[in-house]
Amino acid sequence: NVRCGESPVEEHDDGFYIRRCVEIARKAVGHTSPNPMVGCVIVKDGKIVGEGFHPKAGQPHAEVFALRDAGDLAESATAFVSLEPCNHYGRTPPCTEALIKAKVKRVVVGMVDPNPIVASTGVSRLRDAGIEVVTGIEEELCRKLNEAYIHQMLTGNPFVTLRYSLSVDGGFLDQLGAEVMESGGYYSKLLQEYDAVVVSSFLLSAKYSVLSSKEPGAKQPLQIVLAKSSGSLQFPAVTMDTSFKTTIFSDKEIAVDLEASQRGIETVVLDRMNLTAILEHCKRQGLCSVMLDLRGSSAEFEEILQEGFEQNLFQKVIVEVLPILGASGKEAFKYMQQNRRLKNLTSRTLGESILLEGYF
Ligand code: AOF
Ligand code: ZN
Repeated sequence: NVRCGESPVEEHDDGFYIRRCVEIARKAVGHTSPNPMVGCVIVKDGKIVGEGFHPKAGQPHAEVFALRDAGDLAESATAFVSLEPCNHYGRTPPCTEALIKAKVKRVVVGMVDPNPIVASTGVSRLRDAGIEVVTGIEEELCRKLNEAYIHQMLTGNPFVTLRYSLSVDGGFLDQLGAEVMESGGYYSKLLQEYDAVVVSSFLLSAKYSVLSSKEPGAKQPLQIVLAKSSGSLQFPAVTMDTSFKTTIFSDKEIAVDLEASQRGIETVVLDRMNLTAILEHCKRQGLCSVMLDLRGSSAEFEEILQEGFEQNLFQKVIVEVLPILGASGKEAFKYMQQNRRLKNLTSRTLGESILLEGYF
């Protein structure tokens, strides 16, 4: 029943549009914390008539942008959203009201919002208004998109990832694979996904000093530097990128020269290196995700790794295996007491490296 000159409308299932929601939500990667990334697509008669994503906390939600984009065409249309529409007055008014006002007929939700002030009330509000609601479409994909947000909402703690490079004979390496720091490279992309990155002061020796994401418009994470008195941190010899903030955790007073303090480098003195104190600091700053990068790993990481494993403070691990044998000879996690198995493991090749990701 396609008339001459009219292109046929392609039939897609609900999953197709939710996958599109996730794709556009990711345009704001790194910019939405403490809010989640959310995408919304309005579909009418098999055609996308509006799209939107949440760009930043404090700004309107995905649904608002998508409804604006669709205009009057939203009436009787289906709205696809990767996260349950909110039903509360936060920094912005409830999306449920906007969807009801726009007279959409059906709402397809990727996953319900773990935020206790939303938690399924968005779905019930829409149903009460006579809108058909379907939930749990491409749920795994939607959960992965906001793994840090979900963890933080459910536990109140930041989502913590351990990242390190290994030689094929199982030693820690101080280097990354080729091109991973360049724009589009995995490390450059990874950096913009985290609110904070913890590194050893050894990493900041001249060779490894550049720790910024090269993605266009990237929001740089807070750089947290561990500086044990036995470490190698020297001011002003430390060359730090000025495009992002730095906090140095140290077990003794360190003299920060005027230039460093003008550049916004903060120092925190701890009795001993401990992860709990570092994570508390991140929490106070409203940071929801933290990556520990073990390159340059040394005595500076030993205590906090042990504490992290013992107290289950780690959620995710990312390991890059390089085609190198015995370069540094540093053995991995020597104090692990028992075998632990990772869940939801994925692996892929990255140039000459292999990248493994898994969850505790
Ligand atoms: C949605 N669509 O695009 C987002 C939602 O302070 P506010 O008003 O920005 O509200 C933040 C909360 O709203 C956040 O914690 C989460 O529960 C939800 N985020 N909801 O319907 C969106 N970003
Ligand atoms: Zn909303």
